[in-house]
Amino acid sequence: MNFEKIPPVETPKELLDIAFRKAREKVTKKDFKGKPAERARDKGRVKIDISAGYIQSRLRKSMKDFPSFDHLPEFYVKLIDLTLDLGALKKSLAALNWAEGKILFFQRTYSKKVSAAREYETIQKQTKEFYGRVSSVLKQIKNNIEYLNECRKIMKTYPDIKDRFTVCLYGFPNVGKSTLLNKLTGTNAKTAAYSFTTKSINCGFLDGESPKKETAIQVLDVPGTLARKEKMNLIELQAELVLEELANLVVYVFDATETFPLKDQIKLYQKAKKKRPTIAYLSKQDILSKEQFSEFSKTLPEVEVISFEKLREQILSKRR
Ligand SMILES: Nc1nc2c(ncn2[C@@H]2O[C@H](COP(=O)(O)OP(=O)(O)OP(=O)(O)O)[C@@H](O)[C@H]2O)c(=O)[nH]1
Ligand SMILES: [Mg+2]
Repeated sequence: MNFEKIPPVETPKELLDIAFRKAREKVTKKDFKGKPAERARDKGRVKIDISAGYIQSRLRKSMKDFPSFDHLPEFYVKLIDLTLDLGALKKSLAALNWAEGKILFFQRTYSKKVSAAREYETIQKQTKEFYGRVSSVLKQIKNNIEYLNECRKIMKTYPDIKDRFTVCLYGFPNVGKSTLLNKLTGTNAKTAAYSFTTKSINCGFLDGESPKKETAIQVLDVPGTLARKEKMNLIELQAELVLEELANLVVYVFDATETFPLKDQIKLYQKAKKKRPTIAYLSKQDILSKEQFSEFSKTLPEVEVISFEKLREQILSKRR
C-alpha cells in the first residue's frame, strides 16, 4: 500500500479561484447570440455549470485520493488509529461529500432561477448569489480540508509494506537500527547520533532485492523504544505495532557503548523474545573496548556475539 502519492486537497480559496476563472474564460471564449437578457441568461448558466462542475469534480477526486478504510489491511487501520484521529478523518471526508451535494443542489436551483429570470439585473444578481452560496459552502469545510491535509502529511510517512517474510529491527533508541537497515538492505534511512532519529517506519529488502520477488525479505526499521510500560509515546507505539502485526522475525539490537544501561535493554529483549523468534545482535562492535565486550558477555552469557555476515546468514536461514 503506497500512501506517498496522496495529493494535497485544494483549499477553498484555490478551488474558488480556479472555478471562477474557468467560468470567466469559458464565457469570454464562447460566442453568445440573442438579445442582451438572453445572452446574460446563457452566460449565467454556463458560469454556474462550469464553476460547480469543476468544484464537484475536485472534491470527488480528493475523496477518492484517500484510501478506503474498509479495505485496508489491519496494520494500516491500526497505524492510522495510532497516528491520526480516524473519526475526524472520516468526518472530514464526509464533509467533502456533503459540500459536493450542496453545490449540486445550488447549481440546479440557480440554473432554474437564472433560466426563469427576465431582467438582465436579476440574472446578474442570481449568478452572483450562486457564487456567494458556493463560497459559503466551501468556507464551512475549511477546517475539514485543513485536517485532511494534516492527515496526508502524516500518511505520507507510512511505509509501503509488502506481504513478504518480515524482519523487524528492534531495540532502544540510538543503538544503530537504522544503520543496520542501511547495511542489510542498501537503503538510505536517516541515522544520527541522537535518540528518536527515526520517527516513522523505514523499510528495505535484504540485499536490495526487488520487493516483487516472492522470496524477498522485508526489513523494517522502527523507532527506538524505551522499555517504559504505560508511558510510550506515539513514535514508540509504532514500533510495538510492527512487532505485533508484521514481524516474522525480530533482530534485537544491543548497544554496549553505555548509551542506555544494559539491564534496561535486556528487559526489552526479553519482551521481544516472548512475542517472536528473536536474534540478538550487538552493534557498534568496531568501537567497543575489550572491557565493554567482556561486560556484555558477562551480563548476557546466553547471547552469542555474531558478526554482521553471520547475522545476514541467520536471517536468511530463518525465512519460511
Ligand atoms: N562506529 C559505529 N557507529 C555506529 C554503528 N551503528 C550505528 N552507529 C552510530 O550510532 C548512532 C545511532 O545510529 P542510528 O542507526 O541512527 O540508531 P537508531 O537505533 O536507528 O536510532 P533511533 O532511530 O533514534 O532509534 C549514529 O551516529 C551511527 O552512526 C556501528 O556499527 N559502528
Ligand atoms: Mg533509527
